Order: sequence, then C-alpha cells, then structure tokens
Amino acid sequence: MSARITQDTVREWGRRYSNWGRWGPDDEKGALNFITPARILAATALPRRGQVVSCALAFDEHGPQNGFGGRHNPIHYMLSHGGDALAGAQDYLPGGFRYADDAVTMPLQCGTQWDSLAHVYYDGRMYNDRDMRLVTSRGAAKNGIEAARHGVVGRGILLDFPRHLGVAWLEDGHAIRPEDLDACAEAQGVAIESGDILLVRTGMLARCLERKSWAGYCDGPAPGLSVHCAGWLHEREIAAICSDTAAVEVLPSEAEDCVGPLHMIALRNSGILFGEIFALDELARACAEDRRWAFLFAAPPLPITGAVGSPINPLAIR
Ligand code: UVW
Repeated sequence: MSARITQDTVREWGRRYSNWGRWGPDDEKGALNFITPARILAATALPRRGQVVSCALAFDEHGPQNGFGGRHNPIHYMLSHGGDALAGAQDYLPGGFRYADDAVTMPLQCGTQWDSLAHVYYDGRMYNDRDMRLVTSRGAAKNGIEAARHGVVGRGILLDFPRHLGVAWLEDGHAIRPEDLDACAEAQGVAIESGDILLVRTGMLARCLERKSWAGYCDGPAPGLSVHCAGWLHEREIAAICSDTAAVEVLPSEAEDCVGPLHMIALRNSGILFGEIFALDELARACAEDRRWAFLFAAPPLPITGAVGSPINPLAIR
C-alpha cells in the first residue's frame, strides 16, 4: 500500500530530485545537459537499417483537441492557390509563374509537442529557481522552448508497455511504476543510460485511433507514469520523457490535493522536457520486428522565441 501523496510530498520530492543550479544559475536546458557530445556520437552509431520513423500525429482538424484549456486542433488555410491563378489574381507575375501559399493557426500544445521548462510552476517558481512572472503575455523571458533549439537529439529508448504486458493498451488510470520501467527495459534487453530520451508507449493513442474517437483523451483518465517515477527519472539522468498520451503522467492525479504532480517534480525541479501526444505505434512495430528498442532520436523544437512549447515531428532513425 503506497503512502499518501500530497502537495507536501510533491514539495519534498521536488527538493530531493532538483537539478536547480546543477549546470549554473543561467541554465535553461535542464536535463538536456545530460546529452553530452559523447552521448550524441554514441547514438549516431545505433542505426542499422537506414529506416526513419516519424512519431508525430498528423497536424490537422482530426486531432484530439476538444476545447479543453482553450486548445483546438490546427486550422490550416490557404493564402494563395490554383483558384487565384485561374481567376487571374496572379497575372501580375510574368512568365506564367504561379504559386500556392498557406498558413496554420494552432495552439503549440495541441498535437505532438514538447513542453518547455516554462510550462509549469508552483509556489511562483519554475525550473532553476526562476520567477513565474518571467512568463507573461509577451512569452517566456526564460526557460522558453528556444533554449532547446540545438536539440533534442540523442539516444531514444522505446518502452512498449502493451507489448510487454501482452495487452492491446493499458487501461485508463493504469499507473506505470519505477519497477515497471525496469522490468519493461529488462524484458526488451535495453539498459537505461544517462542522457537517454525515454518514449513510453501506453497504447492509449492506438485505442483512440482504433475506436475512431478521442473521447477522454485530453480531459479524462489516462494511463501513464506514476509520480513515484520522479526519482527514477532523476537518478537515471533521463534527458526527456515522452508518451502517447496528452499528459505523460497517469490520470487521475495520484496526489490528493493537486494535479500534475509528476510535471511539478520532473519538469519544474528536475528540468526534464515532457513530450506529449507522440504517435508511437509504427515505431513499436518497427522495434518489435528486429527486437531493437534503442535508436538515434531527433526531435528539435521550432525555435519560437518565448514559447512554452513547440509542435514537433520526432524522428527515430534506426
Ligand atoms: C498541463 O500540464 C497544463 O498540460 P500538459 O499535460 O499538456 O502538459
């Protein structure tokens, strides 16, 4: 029987698993600092097949958003197209040259994305003991996603829980505990190393696609990492944690009196990037085929100045 988890537990574990000051007072990269040049070079030796697998969900109107938190799916619209050309609106262009342009309106958190280290805070402070008032309607003056512009590149590890447990997907509310992470890694024959980017597949996104329904995906219970994984992530020096759910961590909250306890500890105190709404099914199939769950992984954010997140097209290179 687990002890009660409360805000006080979160504060205590936040202090225990803190990386504030570890890379100096100016640091905005957090746990990405664990990805050293040596780790990147080692990761480049992993691909065997020359196979590139995207972990992005399509950015379109069929995405999972339902208005929760003001988030909506991407709205893509055309600024110029063949109809303009046909109507003569591009006749000012000499020599028969015609063109199409487009635009997209989207919350940066609506699809496959990184949460920056300015995304969550409590007690008025965010990663590296910065004041949350640094994040205003003008954006994040510190800890914005552009701090990760030279990454995120390194060794990716997929932990495929449905495959490990012999189920199609984990049930909503299924909490993945530290010992489960170890058992899944061991079953897959991978040893977790400092600087790894961890991709945890729960099968929730696959379930939604199979049922052709996103009901509950953004605002309901979900499988995910237990708050008890905060110490595991910190001790193993994980650089970034990603999942095929909207929050990475299990929902409902395991804490009695607060939401997002894993975000609060692992993102705010340990400085670990959270990657959400990752599409991991194709990668899971590819990894199972050759029984190799480690790969070169590249998921750079868009360097949007002051943004607290970024859409991404994460690539596993195998
Ligand atoms: C919040 O933590 C507010 O959102 P998300 O789960 O998308 O990171």
